[in-house]
Amino acid sequence: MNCKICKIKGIKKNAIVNLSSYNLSLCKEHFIEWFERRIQNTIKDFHMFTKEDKILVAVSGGKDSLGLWFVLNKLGYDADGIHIDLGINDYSKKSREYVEEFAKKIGRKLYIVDLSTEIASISILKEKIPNKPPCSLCGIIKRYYINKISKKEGYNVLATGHNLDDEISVLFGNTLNWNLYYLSKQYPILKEHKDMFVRKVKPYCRITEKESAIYTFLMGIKYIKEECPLSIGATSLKYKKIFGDIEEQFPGTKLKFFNNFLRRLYPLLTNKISEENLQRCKICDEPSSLEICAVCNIKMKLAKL
Ligand code: Q46
Ligand code: ZN
Ligand code: ZN
Repeated sequence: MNCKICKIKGIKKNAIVNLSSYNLSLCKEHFIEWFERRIQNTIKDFHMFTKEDKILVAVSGGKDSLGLWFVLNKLGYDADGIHIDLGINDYSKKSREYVEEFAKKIGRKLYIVDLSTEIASISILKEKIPNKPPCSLCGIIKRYYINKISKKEGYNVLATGHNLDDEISVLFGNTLNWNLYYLSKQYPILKEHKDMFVRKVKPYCRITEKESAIYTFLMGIKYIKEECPLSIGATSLKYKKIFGDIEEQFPGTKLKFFNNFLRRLYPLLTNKISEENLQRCKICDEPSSLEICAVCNIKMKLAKL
């Protein structure tokens, strides 16, 4: 298989990747060029941010978030990082090490939130609050601290490394349940809300997991390869597998499913569901739909145990 772009230029060069959804085989140099252009176009198409914005990237230590942090800086954006140390045994220790090492390498500022000192590690929360799924607690807590630190440290944009496969599996789950509220929030950019929420963006939303892994590998970035141990058996992973099978038979389906949702269904949903109930938590002053926010509630529950 030869690189298609090289071929146009009259050069014969072996391709290192075949992007079946685009019917495109590319050599290393042209894959990197294609990938970075794709990210740049996504940022522009959705008006995510400009070079004047202060961006904070939520970095877990995995391929997507580290790759995203790298590429944003390479493209000239002003992007620092934030890492939440979840306190899930070795997995969290290793993840933190990868993130800290990477921050040093690219010379950007890194904020670390250690849950074991802020509230309690996810391992402890899993034991102490057994009636709530640990991933739901983890999601609530991560979102809370990332938004809080972004505002406190003067960032106006929060970027996450959610890729096309992540988006598709969530979209698929929300569609199966016809969960209009969640569907109405599933857009690559969520605008800032007063002084409560910073803008949230997903520049990798049109990049597959495979494309992201290749780019991170080619850039020589070291990342944690293990999945979070608590993700085993997660529905989202099963949906990813189903979509992987569909994609293999019908290349391009993932992208079509996502793009058509954005084009055809999403416009019908926006503005229908507003943030009417939003208020400030009486304890911590962070945004909440109830008098006391979910994180303060968890803290209160722990104090009673
Ligand atoms: S939610 Fe659940 Fe993830 Fe938190 S506990 Fe691990 S799998 S890290 S995105
Ligand atoms: Zn080429
Ligand atoms: Zn609170």
